[in-house]
Amino acid sequence: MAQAKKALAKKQRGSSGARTLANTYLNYIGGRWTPSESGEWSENRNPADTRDVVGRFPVSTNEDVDAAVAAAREAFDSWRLTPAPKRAELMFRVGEILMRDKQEYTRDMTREMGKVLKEAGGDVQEAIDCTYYAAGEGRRLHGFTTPAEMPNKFAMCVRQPMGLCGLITPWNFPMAIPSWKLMPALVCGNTVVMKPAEDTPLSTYNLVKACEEAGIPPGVINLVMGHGSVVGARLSDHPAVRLISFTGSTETGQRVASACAERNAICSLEMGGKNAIMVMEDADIENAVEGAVWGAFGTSGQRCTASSRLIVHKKVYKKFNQQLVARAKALRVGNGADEKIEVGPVINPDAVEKIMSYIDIGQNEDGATLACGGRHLTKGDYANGYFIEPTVFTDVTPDMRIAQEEIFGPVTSVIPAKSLDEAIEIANGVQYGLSAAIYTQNVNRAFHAMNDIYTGIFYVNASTIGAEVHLPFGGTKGTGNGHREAGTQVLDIFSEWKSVYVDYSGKLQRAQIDNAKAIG
Ligand code: UN1
Repeated sequence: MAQAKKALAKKQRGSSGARTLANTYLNYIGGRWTPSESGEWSENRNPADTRDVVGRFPVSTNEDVDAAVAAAREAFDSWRLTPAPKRAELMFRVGEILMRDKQEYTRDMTREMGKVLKEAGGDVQEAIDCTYYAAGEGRRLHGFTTPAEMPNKFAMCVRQPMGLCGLITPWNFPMAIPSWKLMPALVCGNTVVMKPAEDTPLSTYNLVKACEEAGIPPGVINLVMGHGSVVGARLSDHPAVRLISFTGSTETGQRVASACAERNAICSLEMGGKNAIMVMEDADIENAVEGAVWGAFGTSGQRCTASSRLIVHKKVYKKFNQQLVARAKALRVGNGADEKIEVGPVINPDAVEKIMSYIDIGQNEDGATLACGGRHLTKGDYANGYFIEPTVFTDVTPDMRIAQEEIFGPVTSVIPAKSLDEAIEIANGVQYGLSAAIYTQNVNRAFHAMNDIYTGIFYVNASTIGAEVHLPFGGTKGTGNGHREAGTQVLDIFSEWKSVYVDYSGKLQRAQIDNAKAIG
C-alpha cells in the first residue's frame, strides 16, 4: 500500500518529479505527507483571477479519514501524558514560525481566498495571537479545589483531554479559525484530525507545516483535505472521534450536530450571523459610517460577524445613508494582492449566484431601494474573478428576506428605527445572535442596549467585527449551541472535568450519611 501511494504520488508529480511539485499538496497523516487513497485531486484557483492555479489538493476518502483517526488514536496517550507546559513549549515554537513566515502565508491566503492583503495579514496575526495565547495556558489549565464535606478529605477538580477531536473549518478565516480550534485542543492534550474548507486548504496546510517544523509529534495533528460531504461526514460519524468542533453554515452545522447526537459525541458549533449596528441620533455619524463600511464590506462581507444590518435612527437616517452610499461607491474593488484594493472578490461561483440572487430578492421580492452597487462585475480586470459591487439597500423593513437571511457577501441593509427600544427589538428579531453594535455618545443608551441585546458579542462605538482572541467568541440562538471559542472559555470545549476526592482519614466515611445533621 505504501509503495502504491509512493508510485501514485510520483505519477501525480509528473515523471520528472518537478513539474507540479511546488503546488501539489498532500494530506498529513501520522506524521507523513501522503496523497489520498482515491488518487484524485482538485485544483484550486485564485478567486480574483481564475487563470491562476493555486495548487492541487487531495480529494480524500473515508479510508483516508480512518487512517488519520487511527494515527490520532495512536498518538493520543503519549501526547496526553506530555506535561502541558512541554506541549506549550512546542506551541510557542509554532508561534515563532508563523511570525517568521507571516508575509508568505498572507500572500498565499489572498491568493487562495481573495481577501485583501491587509486583512489576510490580520487573519495570520489572529492565528499567531491564538497560538501564543493558548500556549500560555500550558502553565495554567486551572482546575480548582473546594472543601469536602467530611473531615480529612480533600476535593478537587482537574481538566482532562477529550481524546480525539475532529476540526471542521470554513474558508473565510482559513488560518485564524483552524488555529482557534487546533491550539486549545493541543494544549489540553487532545490529538486532532483537521478538515479544512475545500476552497482554502493551503492556509491550513501552512499552519500544519509550521506545527510539523516546530516538532509537534507525528499523529498529534492530522490533516485530511477534500469534500465536506465525504471527509466532514466521515469524521462526524466516526465512533472514535469524541468531539467535533465545527465552524460554517447553519445548514451543514445542523447535519454535523445530528451525526454527533446519533453517537453521543460532543459537538461545538459556530454558524451564521445577521449582525446589526444600531446608529442612534446622537452618534458620531462619520465614525458610524466608517464602522459600517468596515463591518459590511471587509472580507467582502464574508464574515459571520459582518454588519449586514444597519439600524439607523430616523433623525439621522438620511445623513447616514448619504455618507454611507458615498463611501461604498468609492471603495476600490479588485484583486486583493494589489495594496490599493479595498474589497476583494467573493469566494466562488456559487457565492456569486447566491449573493446576486439576494440582490434580486431585495429589489424585486422585498421591494427595498437599491441605493448603490448591485452588479456582478465581469468586464476588463474583473473578467476572470468573482467580483460583486459593494451594495447598500435602504428603506429596508425588518421582515424583508434581505434583513433576515444571511447573505455572506458585500451587501448591507439600512433599516430605519424611531427609538432605541425599537432598534433593539429589530436587532434581536432574527434567528441568529452572534454580534451587535451601537453607536451613541450616551452611556445610558449604550448600557441599556448592551443589556438587552441577545448576542454573544457586543460593541459600543465600534463595528460588529474584530473580536480578539482572549475573549470568548460565539453566539446565541441559531448561531451556535452554547459553546464559546477563544478566551479561556474554549478550554471547556476541549477538556472535560474530572472531580477527584481524596480521603485521608484512614476509615470509611460515607458522604451524605455519616455527617448528616440529625432531623429535629
Ligand atoms: C468569522 O467571521 O467567521 O471578529 C470570524 C471577527 C474576526 C473573526 C470572524 N476576528 O470578525
